[in-house]
Amino acid sequence: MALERTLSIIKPDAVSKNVIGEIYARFEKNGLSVVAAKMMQLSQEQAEGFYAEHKERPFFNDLVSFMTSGPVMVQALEGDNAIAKNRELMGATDPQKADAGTIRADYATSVDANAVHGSDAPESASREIAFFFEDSELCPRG
Ligand code: RTP
Ligand code: MG
Repeated sequence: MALERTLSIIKPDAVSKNVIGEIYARFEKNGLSVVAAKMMQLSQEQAEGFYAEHKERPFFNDLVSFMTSGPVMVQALEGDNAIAKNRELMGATDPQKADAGTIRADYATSVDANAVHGSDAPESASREIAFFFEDSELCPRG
């Protein structure tokens, strides 16, 4: 199996529900280790830049507005097949379609307020980790 890194964001809805620790526990119980983390309030420019790939989508303004509505917890996760593993733990984008026991099934309330973000491919993982963290801020756990 490949040791990978992925970018995870605990979105404003989950931060406000005070479940950062519950979500970190799911990562850790499933072989993912936090190798960098920061809590931050995203600016409009940061949210627009992070989600630039969705700029033409009808939900873009709502997404940027939601992501800037409160603090987020941003982390790089490392582990075997970390990208797919994190997506599996997150569940489907729409919490009503998310499998039971996934983060979104348990903590999300809508497609907008869906608790977590996770990179969807190696290229986006590299780009998204670099968006938030300098190389020197990553602490490999091996
Ligand atoms: P994410 O990027 O946040 O991990 O979520 P995802 O891959 O499951 O979903 P994606 O297609 O990348 O969309 C990014 C975020 O935009 C919001 N969205 N709203 N109203 C809608 O139809 C719609 N579709 C997507 C969601 O918050 C989604 O997480
Ligand atoms: Mg996505």
